Amino acid sequence: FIKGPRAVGVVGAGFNGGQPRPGVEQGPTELVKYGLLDQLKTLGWDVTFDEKFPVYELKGPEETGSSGKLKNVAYVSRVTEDLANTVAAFAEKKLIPLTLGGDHSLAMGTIAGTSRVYSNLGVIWVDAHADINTPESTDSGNLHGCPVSFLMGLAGKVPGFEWLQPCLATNRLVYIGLRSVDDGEKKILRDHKIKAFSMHDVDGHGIGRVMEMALDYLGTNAPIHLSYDVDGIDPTVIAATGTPVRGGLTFREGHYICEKLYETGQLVAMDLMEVNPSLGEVITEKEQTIQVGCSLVRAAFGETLL
Ligand code: EXY
Ligand code: MN
Ligand code: MN
Ligand code: MN
Repeated sequence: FIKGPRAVGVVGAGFNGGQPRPGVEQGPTELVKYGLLDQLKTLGWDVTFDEKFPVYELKGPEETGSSGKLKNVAYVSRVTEDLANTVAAFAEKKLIPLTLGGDHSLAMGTIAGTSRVYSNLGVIWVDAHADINTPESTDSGNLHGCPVSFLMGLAGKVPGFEWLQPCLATNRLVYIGLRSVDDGEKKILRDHKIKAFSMHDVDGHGIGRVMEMALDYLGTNAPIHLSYDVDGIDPTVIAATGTPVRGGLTFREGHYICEKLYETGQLVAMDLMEVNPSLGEVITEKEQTIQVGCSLVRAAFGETLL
């Protein structure tokens, strides 16, 4: 995979329709303004970037309709379908798609896209949350709490989402960092025996052993899509994000995940999601979140390996 051309296709996906807090659509703009693209170039990566840099706008009120409890169904569906095509096109050309979000509902698009290109794809999902609510189990109706169930086909047929067919088997995903999981989600995780390393497991085993177990589980030759919700990291490090939860990954644990995937050469795609620059209480928190976001991407692309 990564051992071939060192080429990355950066997708700016400024989008907030999967949750209620504005500002997350500015994540990609801030990450790029901070210099992420030049940082990747400095590391020797060939960077392809679509200059038009989409902030996905709402087309009209018809896109904000609900289906049952789910909100903004048409909006999220249109944007994620478009994103799936963009990501698949990069992956097809053997570029590593790096999608900068935007809220985590976008992973419906990114993972659907890479799964078209790589058979036997494995996903490592870093998050405080499991994002596996179904249309029935969700309390909030926010689609950023649901992408995993949609990808796995556990959501059933959702009107408006006809384009998204099940593309991720329940045994091809591993969670790391969970600490805020709804009761309905816990039942889904148990019923389908989905592999999950909570913060309790990270504390117990250490991040090194957790990554070893995660990679053993997915297969040490499998192509891996890293879907990184920055709220997986502790709010003392990552403050500017919509749903912070105390007791998260440390700065080093958060980086170790990225470094390990670079080192194994298994990384074929990365999402960096839920960076919300408007939510830093003080300017330094906003800056710190942008900085750590860039730092995580650099770690996944080889910076810290000696
Ligand atoms: N489980 C809650 C819900 O479904 O609304 C919270 C989800 C937060 C999701 C953030 C993006 O990871
Ligand atoms: Mn998430
Ligand atoms: Mn989250
Ligand atoms: Mn680092």
